[in-house]
Amino acid sequence: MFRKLILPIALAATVATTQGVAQAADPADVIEYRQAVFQVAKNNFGPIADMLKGEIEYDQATVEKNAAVVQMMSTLVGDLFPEGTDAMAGETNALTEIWDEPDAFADKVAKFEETSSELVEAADSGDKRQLAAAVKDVGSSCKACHDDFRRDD
Ligand code: ASC
Repeated sequence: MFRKLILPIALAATVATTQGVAQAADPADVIEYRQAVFQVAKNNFGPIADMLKGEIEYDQATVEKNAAVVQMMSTLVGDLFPEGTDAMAGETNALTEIWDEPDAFADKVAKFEETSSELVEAADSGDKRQLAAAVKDVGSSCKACHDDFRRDD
């Protein structure tokens, strides 16, 4: 009897973790987690833009690594806004339009994922013009979503 229970429990635990923090956690924890994801994205994207502007020294390995992290973060975003994680649940600039207009929001998230994939390709190419174009596109995807779905600071 006991042994028969072990496998389902182990499987359930695996499913819970692979579904990710967003589904498993308290709404306030999800808000904190998603803010951390965006912080990581920003802190990896920023230096690439700064290198292109000549504000810090260009470093190919850093560009590749940072682009990969931005792309990885972009793949998480779609899971970071479950129902019930609006401003009623905690400190967030997420607007209710996210849940009122899910298709429009999903389009913006998809755009972030697409442009982030372009960023990885551009980073790996080592071509600074291609990289500059990709940085611009990623930045536009950030801004487009913030314009519609994020409260101004
Ligand atoms: C960034 C950052 C954003 C976007 C946005 C682009 O580096 O943190 O939110 O770019 O400002 O318009």
